Amino acid sequence: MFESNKAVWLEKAEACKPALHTETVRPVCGMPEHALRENASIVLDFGNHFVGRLTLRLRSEGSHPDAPAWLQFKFCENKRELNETLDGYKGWISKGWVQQEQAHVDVLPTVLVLPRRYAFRYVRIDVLALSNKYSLVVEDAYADATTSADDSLVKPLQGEAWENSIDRVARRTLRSCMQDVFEDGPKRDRRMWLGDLRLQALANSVTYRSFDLVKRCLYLFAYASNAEGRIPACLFTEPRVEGDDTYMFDYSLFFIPTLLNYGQASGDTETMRDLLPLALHQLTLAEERFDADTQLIRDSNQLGWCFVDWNLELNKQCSAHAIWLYCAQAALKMSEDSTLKALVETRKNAMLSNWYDSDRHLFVSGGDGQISWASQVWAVLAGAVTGEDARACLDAAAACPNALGMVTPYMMHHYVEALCLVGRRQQARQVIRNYWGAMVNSGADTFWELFNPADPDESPYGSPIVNSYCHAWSCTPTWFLRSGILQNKQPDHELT
Ligand code: RAM
Repeated sequence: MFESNKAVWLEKAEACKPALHTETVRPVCGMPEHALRENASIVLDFGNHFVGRLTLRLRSEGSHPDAPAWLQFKFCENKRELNETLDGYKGWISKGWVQQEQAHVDVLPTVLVLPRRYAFRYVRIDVLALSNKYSLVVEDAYADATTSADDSLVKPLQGEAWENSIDRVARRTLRSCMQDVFEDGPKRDRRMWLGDLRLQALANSVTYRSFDLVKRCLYLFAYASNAEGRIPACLFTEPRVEGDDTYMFDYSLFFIPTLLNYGQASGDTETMRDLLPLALHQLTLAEERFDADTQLIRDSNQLGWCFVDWNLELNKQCSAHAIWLYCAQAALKMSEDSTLKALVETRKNAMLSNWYDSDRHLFVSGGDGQISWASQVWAVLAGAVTGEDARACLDAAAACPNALGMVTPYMMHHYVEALCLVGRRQQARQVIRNYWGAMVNSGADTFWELFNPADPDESPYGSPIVNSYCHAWSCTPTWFLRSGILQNKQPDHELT
């Protein structure tokens, strides 16, 4: 499906490929003042988060080196990574992502260029071995840092001090993720995920306004759709553009609001028209998940069938149903369709009569009637409940100690958006201040993939060592702070 469009879609994507700006940066502190002996350890601090390649100029002091210099490097986005080790790693995603390297330097002096691109502020270098006949001098260390974001285009926010610092960190997060696509996190996946793209594009629309990059990413996803026209959850760009064979119910559907938001923010109605059939096709494909009698989405225990949040205990049925509603309503804003409109109403009602406990003002999800924050937030964003009922629903979640919590800034974004939608703007500000502010207070230069204030070791991957600390989906405070949504000045955006 859509096969005949693919070559042109790829061409359009490549035509929007951005130039990467490269900047040479040096440590602001940590450069050793003395030659290093075996077992020495140093930490170079580059003063902010960067994405780039490290070069070291090294020489020896003492006798002619009679053995290689054996060095270990740890590239760290967050100070906690400086002391983390892979010993006993039991996580379920590849430990290959951990930014640790070793190098043997046979000949000194030399210019050592580390082979990979890393995401870091700190670089820890351990001298694992020299010989006692020589020591090692680090003459220079620098990184060639890249981004496609242009900081000169963005004025600093003129808000309260806490707002300005959250905005600064949010923009830094977005900036580091803006390479030749919107990456999800430059430490780890280095690929583009649709859920992340949707939020990055929002943040971009009020900061760098690099609309060509959004356009490129939309076309890349279009190109990466599979033979039945299904948009993958993420895609690779190297060695060639290719969709991952991972499909998530919500991520495929999010192509719709991403396209809508892009069209609204950029005014590029041509791209919107071009990609609309593919966007609407995601709704057609989603039909397979609905029960024809109840008009409810069927639950699934297949891991990752729908993302929503990284809380592994989360039942996704209610959220998935609400996300369908949310995306279908975004589709209606781009194309009138009375059948779809009626279906949205039917499915809102189905959700209310089957999953809404109107006494407690709470939505339940799954066979066990799980109560989670995610279900309430998405029900509100979907417009399944509105006005007083919607406020009561969010209040009921807050008052329910057993409501399953949110663990990612991604899910927190949706909570803040839901608060804005129901007119709780002060509370929304407070959530941003408390949640993202807590990361800033812990020294964040960029916002993290996971943050559960109740559990600093939270990781869905089985170990925090693979967590990313510059993660696209956490950059949205800049959108909240700059778009006017917190002051209700936001024009009809993606809100229902
Ligand atoms: C992880 C990444 C990515 C996210 C997916 C669902 O692999 O953190 O950002 O979108 O999960």
